[in-house]
Amino acid sequence: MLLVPAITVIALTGFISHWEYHPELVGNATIDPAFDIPVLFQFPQSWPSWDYAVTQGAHITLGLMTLPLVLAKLWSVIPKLFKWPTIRSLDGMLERLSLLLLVGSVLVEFLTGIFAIEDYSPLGVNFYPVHYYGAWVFGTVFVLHACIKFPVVRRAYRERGALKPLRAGLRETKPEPPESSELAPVNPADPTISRRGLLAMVGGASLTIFAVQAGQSIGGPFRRLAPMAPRGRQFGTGPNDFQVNHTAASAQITPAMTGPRWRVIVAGATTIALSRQRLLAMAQATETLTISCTEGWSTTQHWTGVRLIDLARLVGASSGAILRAVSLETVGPNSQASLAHEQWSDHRALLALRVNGADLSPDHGYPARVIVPGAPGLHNTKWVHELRFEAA
Ligand SMILES: Nc1nc2c(c(=O)[nH]1)N[C@H]1C(S)=C(S)[C@@H](COP(=O)(O)O)O[C@H]1N2
Ligand SMILES: [Mo]
Repeated sequence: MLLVPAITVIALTGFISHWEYHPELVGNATIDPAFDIPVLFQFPQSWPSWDYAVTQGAHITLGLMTLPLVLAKLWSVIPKLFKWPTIRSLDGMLERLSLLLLVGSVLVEFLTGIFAIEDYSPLGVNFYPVHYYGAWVFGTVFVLHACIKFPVVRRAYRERGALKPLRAGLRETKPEPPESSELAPVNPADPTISRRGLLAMVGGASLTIFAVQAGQSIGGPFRRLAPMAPRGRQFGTGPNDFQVNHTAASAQITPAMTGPRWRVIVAGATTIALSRQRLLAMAQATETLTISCTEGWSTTQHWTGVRLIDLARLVGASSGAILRAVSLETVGPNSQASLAHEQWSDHRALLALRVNGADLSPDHGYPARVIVPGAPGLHNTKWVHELRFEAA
């Protein structure tokens, strides 16, 4: 009863995240478009800048909370896991195969998800395609499994009701009669825990995960309530002290690259190179915008810089152009990102030079970074080197 809605929300928010990457734009696709479905939904640009923080926070938090439920579910069917396939019947074989895929893919989803949150990719496994195709495999087999088991589920609800089994304390707890299903033990020992006791244990584990995790998605002061959050809990008190996913050092950004000789190349109908002084001399705007990382954390800060739309006008960008932001960082998935026309022409979208009244720190993208409302965190390119307004 809990797993079906949880998995549904996790799947929907997962697909929303995939589409919020704007995979239809050049350079953004993380999945070969030939093996992908079309984008079915994207947030309207008029929604608040924390819309992606809500769906992605739900994806990560609910995903982690569901782990104890999945483990309990696997525990409850443990005899099945050790039953070896026999070649006696074809549908028996198919059922075994579907269970193998079901259990295998659910474990792959949780492992790759948890490793990704920790920014850890063992054996150089590329998280995105594994997690994405894993979701398709799991989703398909899960629906199949639910259909096959539907008669059993219906019979169980009819005979026992939804919540009635939870009323029994330990003394009234009876094992299932062996003839009721192939999972029931033939010679059970006395129960050591009631069904509601088991639910309390599993639910308690889920709620504990919520308590130590949700703060990182909500952000602000709540982050301090999330001791298990990756990237730490406290960042001191200065204007630049909020979480950093990848430091300047890890991206191999050196002070020489960002010193007085740094220029941002802005290209549209014309191409210009602007120094930080030139940018600071242009009209400055301050916006309160949320960075919401795909890994589940988010943070809202006050950013100051030049509106992207002003830069577009300066170089005569064509209407409907997409904006490709290229970083000084040359390797890796964060070295560039493409923004749709409605994203960069949003008047809140900035090439930020300052945050919370101070210059950007090297780790937050000095000399300049992109910051747009509602995009996944990784599209807010740091250490910007080029802004190219290109025909879509
Ligand atoms: N060039 C570059 N830009 C980048 C990244 C990066 O590694 N390199 N990380 C991205 C990711 S994954 C996120 S969530 C945000 C985080 O911004 P912050 O480190 O300032 O909090 O920056 C994005 N911009
Ligand atoms: Mo991120």
